[in-house]
Amino acid sequence: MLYPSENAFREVKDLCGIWNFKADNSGVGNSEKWYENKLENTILMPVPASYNDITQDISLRDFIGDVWYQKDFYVPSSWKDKRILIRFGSVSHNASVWINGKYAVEHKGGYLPFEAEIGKFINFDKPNCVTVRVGNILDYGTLPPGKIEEYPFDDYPEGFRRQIIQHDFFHYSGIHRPVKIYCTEHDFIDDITVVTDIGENCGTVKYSVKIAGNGDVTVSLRDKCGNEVASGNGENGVLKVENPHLWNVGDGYLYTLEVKLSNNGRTVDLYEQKIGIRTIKVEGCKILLNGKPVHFTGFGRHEDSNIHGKGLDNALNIKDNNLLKWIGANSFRTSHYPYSEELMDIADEEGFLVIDECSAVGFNFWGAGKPVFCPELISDEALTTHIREMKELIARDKNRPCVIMWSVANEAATYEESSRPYFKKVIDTARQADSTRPITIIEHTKANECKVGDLVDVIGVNRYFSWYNDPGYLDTIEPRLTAELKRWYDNFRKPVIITEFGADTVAGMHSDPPQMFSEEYQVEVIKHYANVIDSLDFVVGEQVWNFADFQTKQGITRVLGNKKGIFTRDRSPKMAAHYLKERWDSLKKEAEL
Ligand code: GCB
Repeated sequence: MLYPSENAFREVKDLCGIWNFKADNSGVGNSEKWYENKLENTILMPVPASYNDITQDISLRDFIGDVWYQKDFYVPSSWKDKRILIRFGSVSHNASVWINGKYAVEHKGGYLPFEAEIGKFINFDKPNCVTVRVGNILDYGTLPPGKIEEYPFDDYPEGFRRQIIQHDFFHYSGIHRPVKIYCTEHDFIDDITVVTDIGENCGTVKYSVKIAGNGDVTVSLRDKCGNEVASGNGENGVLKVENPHLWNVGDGYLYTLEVKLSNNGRTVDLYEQKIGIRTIKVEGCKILLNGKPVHFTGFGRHEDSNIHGKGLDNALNIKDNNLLKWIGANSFRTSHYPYSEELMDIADEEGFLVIDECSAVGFNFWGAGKPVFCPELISDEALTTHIREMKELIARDKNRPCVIMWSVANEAATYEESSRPYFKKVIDTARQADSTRPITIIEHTKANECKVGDLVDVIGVNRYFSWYNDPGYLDTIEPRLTAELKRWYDNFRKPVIITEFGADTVAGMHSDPPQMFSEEYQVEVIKHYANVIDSLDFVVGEQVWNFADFQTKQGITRVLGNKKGIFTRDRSPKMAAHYLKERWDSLKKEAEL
């Protein structure tokens, strides 16, 4: 799905700002058709943002159910004969949209974009009104999965219920990413797919353009200065670029593929698609970027911050980008869901290697006595959702050079036999949608019990030795980690990235000898992991958990959230940040020698 970008043939209007908002506490909004009229008794709500931390109201912070958003907007009269669309970057976790009281679209899945044509509902001589119902209930058919637990028991407050989630991040909800309206002609460029390759002093850009309606396609590939380096005609073709400037780690060189659609000699649509010329391959126990082995340094991250929750925050994203560069990271994983397109643009441009994860998280630890992958829990319904969201993710991010791998899940119960047919289908889908990128699954299962390791190209391993296992015993890390990693390699012969390791650390808490929760302890944990990583050549990456402290549900192991950040939630470095900077800067220097 193309991002709604602007040019001489496409106009975009941003509907971000302050909307009217109302929580449907009694669950009557649908039956009372709130979308037909102005919402009553509303409060002000920013878009994009999670609604949870915006007010002082505990019931809104922990709200389960539907909330309603509404906003008036004008459409320029010059759009009268055009195709007009509304596009949401993401709404967590499901949305129904009405324009001027008429149903326009609905979407399930909290982290992916959706759009709809709305021309037939639009007024050009008076304001229009968009109403969005946002639901946040997670069940066994959603990604992530969850369940609502009712408490019709003595001593509980009447109507008490809770959203059970198995994942370790706060259940932020709302309109999280930009809402835009845009227009095109009725003959338009519907989609573009680009695959690049490199040969001797030359790069190839294989493109395919999907058009709707009629017209002839021409393409022009331009370098950063706007010079044309190749051109072509037709909906499919291969462009050759002499001596290309390759997209690389820390050097996200982007070309622009300008695609033009013309009708009878008149240009009717144009789209400027950024692309990077690079290759990514797995060979033996190595991952090769542009033919050279690469070692991943960086983090699992979250979209999370004070007040905004999971709402897009460009200032925060640029700050994080600068911190990633400062600390010498070259990669991150979009744990545990697709991140905003705006954030991914930064990674493309800065040359970060991104493991792009779908929101399959929390497929574990429940259903005592029952396997997770069974008809009552993670069943065919979940599989259908998983397959759809995997396809939507690949459709959104397929042209991004920063995306070097797809992650199909985080810490699923892959020790169960029934997980194998499930993941086989998900992985086959991903391979069909994109045969150019490796696929990984992020594992917590023991190497000897994993039923899916042979299906993927790279294994991501999460391990918390001397934290959840043997808490306080730093000496256990090296022998236990080495043995476990070797088993992964012996069993599957695939490159391994340690995709999570770390320790909760309260900034400002110190202890020598190191004790859990102190800054010294976090440094020691990472140093022990680093010793093992440096000794095993099939371990091709280290991503610390987590980049920054983040909000979680409340629980006895969380003190105002998860504190495994190398930065605090307001992005101040902990002691370990300085250690990692030294380590990663020196790894970079070694690689350059
Ligand atoms: C994990 C999960 C991650 C948690 C982390 C922790 O294994 O993948 O979502 O936040 O552990 O800190 O417990």
